[in-house]
Amino acid sequence: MAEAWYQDCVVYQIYPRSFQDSNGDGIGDIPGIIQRLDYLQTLLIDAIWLSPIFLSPMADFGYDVSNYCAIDPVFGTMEDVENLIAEAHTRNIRVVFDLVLNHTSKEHPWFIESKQSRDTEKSDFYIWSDTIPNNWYAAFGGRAWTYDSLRKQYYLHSFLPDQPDLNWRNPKAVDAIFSQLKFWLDKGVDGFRLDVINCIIKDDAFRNNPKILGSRPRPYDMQRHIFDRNRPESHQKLKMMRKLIDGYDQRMLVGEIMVELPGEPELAASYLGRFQDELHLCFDFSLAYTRFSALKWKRVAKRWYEAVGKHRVPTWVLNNHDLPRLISRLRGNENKARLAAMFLLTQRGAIFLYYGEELGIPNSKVSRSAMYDPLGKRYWPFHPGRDPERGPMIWSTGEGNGFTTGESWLPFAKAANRYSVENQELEDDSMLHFYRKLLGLRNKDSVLRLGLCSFIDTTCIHILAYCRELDEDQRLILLNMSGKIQTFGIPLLQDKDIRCEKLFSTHMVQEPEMDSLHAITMQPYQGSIYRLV
Ligand code: TEU
Ligand code: CA
Repeated sequence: MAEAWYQDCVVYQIYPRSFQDSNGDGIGDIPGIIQRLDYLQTLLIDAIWLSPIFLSPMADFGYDVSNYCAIDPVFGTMEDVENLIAEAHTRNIRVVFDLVLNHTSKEHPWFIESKQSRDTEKSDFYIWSDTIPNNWYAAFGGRAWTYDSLRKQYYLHSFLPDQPDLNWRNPKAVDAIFSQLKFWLDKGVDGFRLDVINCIIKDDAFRNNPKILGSRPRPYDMQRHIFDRNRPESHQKLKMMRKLIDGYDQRMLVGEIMVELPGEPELAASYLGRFQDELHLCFDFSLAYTRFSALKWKRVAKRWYEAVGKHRVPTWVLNNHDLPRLISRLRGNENKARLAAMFLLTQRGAIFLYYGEELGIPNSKVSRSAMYDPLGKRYWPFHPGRDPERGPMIWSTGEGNGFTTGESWLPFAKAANRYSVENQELEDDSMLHFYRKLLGLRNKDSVLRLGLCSFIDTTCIHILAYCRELDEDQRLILLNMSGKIQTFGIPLLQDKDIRCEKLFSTHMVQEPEMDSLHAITMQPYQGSIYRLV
């Protein structure tokens, strides 16, 4: 059997509305993505993941699907999608689609039928109740139960009232959901990112969530989300889904596990299945939620590796369409962002990048009145909305920045020209070339992709140090996460007869920095990768 491609893949997430517009309406689309596949190929990524492109009223920009087997006209046609899959495959790029299976749009024919009456085929496709049965709140505001005047009952929605939750306890609904997956598997899609997949099964007795004392703008944050997710039966459903997908060759499931801050890596890992019989990959966001610090990042990464274990595959991610971009979380500090990228791309397992991350594009500024995101609209300024991290890709300088010939649906990041692919191609030390070098190094070095990782202590708390090891081949990675010059030693290694050969560094010119492992000097925010011989 061929090695599974996902175990050491780099996946590039595209937010289709913001990647490349091909028809001047200011909104990115599928033909636009096809035009940019050559660029993506230069990044040596293994796959692209597209945020939802299916028919949708766009109450939550595609995370509210009204037909899983139709393409929303704003993005293109079924033919465009077939072309995309074919064109990506000729470039050895796999295609991962985003499936939102916890809920549909309220305009999905299933829901329209379900609310019609209590005894049709689809009556129990959703979760209905005569009264509001518990204290659950919705992530996007208000109670999780909304009254439907046609059916004269309340339905459950974990997000917007426009997004009714499917009833995964109904085998007929599960069958119907699985046939949507089959449709895309038969079309040659290589995998799925499964939205909030740990939320699909709710407590069968609808018990109240425990309250959290205090006051917060979002009632949702005033309860612990115990009973509206993570029920034992969700593992059963994922095992069924895994069986289905294993009937096809080399397909992958990556799950978004919605957890409480600051992250629950063990819970996330549980969805990989004890016998690797659930998800192939799942996201743990602890790292993205953790302040940039050598000690903290080390603790978080160690815990994630331990939760996943040696035989399953960890996933690493710093950016996505729900989080302020890392460079903005770092207040624009590019040196820190480079070090973070070096950390990310020297971990074992699957790496997820978010479009524009490779350019260091920061968040766009979006005012409350121009905000589309329902979360931002409702909870501004407590939640500034997610539009800022969804700003358009910056391809070139000048009006529209190569993204559109029309008016972009969201504003570009401030001083957009300086982040453009066009400009960064020309500068040897640009963020783009930095990412390319790291991606190139990872691509040709199986130790960096697959080798086990062990963190090692140095005499300085600002240094994040770890070894990667595969078949006795070793790499040493040293990251100075402080803004000061640091001189330190590595007690564990210094007595051994080891030579370090530098493969790559953020500061290639500052040589020599290492006479022995007793005395290493690193520049502020320097990161280096060595081969140990
Ligand atoms: O996200 C679930 C989720 O955790 C976030 O929406 C979170 O509530 C929010 O970012 C608060 O900071 C997934 C999708 O990634 C998101 O885009 C969708 O809006 C959501 O599910 C509903 O489908
Ligand atoms: Ca368009």
